[in-house]
Amino acid sequence: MSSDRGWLYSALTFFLLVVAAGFLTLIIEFIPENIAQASALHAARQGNVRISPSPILREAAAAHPIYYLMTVSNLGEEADTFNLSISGNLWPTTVLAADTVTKVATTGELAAGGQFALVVQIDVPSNAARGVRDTVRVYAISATDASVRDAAFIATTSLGLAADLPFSEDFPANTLNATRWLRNDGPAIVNTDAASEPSAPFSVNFDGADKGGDLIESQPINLSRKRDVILQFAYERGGNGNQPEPADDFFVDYYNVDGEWLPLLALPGAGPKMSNFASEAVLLPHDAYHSSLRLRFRNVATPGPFDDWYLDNVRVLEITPGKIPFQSYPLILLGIFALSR
Ligand SMILES: [Ca+2]
Ligand SMILES: [Ca+2]
Ligand SMILES: [Ca+2]
Repeated sequence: MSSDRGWLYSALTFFLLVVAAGFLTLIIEFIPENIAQASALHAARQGNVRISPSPILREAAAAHPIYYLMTVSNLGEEADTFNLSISGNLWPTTVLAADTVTKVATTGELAAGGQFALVVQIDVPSNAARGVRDTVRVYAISATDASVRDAAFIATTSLGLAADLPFSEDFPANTLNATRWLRNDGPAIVNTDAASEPSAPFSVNFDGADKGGDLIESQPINLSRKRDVILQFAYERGGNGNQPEPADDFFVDYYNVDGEWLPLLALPGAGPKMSNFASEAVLLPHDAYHSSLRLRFRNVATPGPFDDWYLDNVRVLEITPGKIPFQSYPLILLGIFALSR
């Protein structure tokens, strides 16, 4: 009775299986190639624009804007226009032209090989506590083909509030002020071991314990819209401690507007052991004038309680150009002015 129909079902099932297998073969044979070709083409097209640098990781003072200088490059063989956009940020973020004033949403037409400079302004909120981080992606997307795109990644970490000028630190207690000094590796120790501190009884003692050198880093100091600012400090090599030898040097670095730590000055360990503090003053270089200037004092020493340096009376001050601001250091400052003007 049902054997005819059973045969029909079997034949139909077999036929469908053959058709399905055929399709499967087609898919296996052709689709991967097409996908590979398409994705290669896609990747090639995607690569036609670059926004750089990326990634950027920077630390910045709260309650101030920070500016990231970036470039969009048309790497394609045709002229193209790229739309500029951002995503993922919590802090106010604005894309500006290179003048840092005009808002921009497009590069305008860029010739093949052409470049467009832009500035990403991020306003670090005043309540962004030290260590809080915000990230943003900045996109350049072709106006004619949205698959032609690139993104740059920016991460900004708050340093907390900046100090305003004048910055004045006498190290009045036996611990470092945690608001003013964000980092202490080694560690450096505030003690009374120096001879004749200019602001007695304490100064900061750098030596080889425990790590073969100590390092302290200041909070950000706001130098935006400033000029003619000097760093002044008092130091003593050896003092009542252990005398440094050649190469047991003392260094001062600064954090510049591009987020780099650069050397400001070095004092040689090779000099004589001192029983009084000497003063040093240096005019800050042009790339130090931003809202997040930081200073770093450090030494290199034989590991252990050796090669002592003492630091006291750190000042960051605005001066009047052309005048000799401190009677005690006219020769040093005259030398600095002669070199830098
Ligand atoms: Ca002191
Ligand atoms: Ca130490
Ligand atoms: Ca030594």
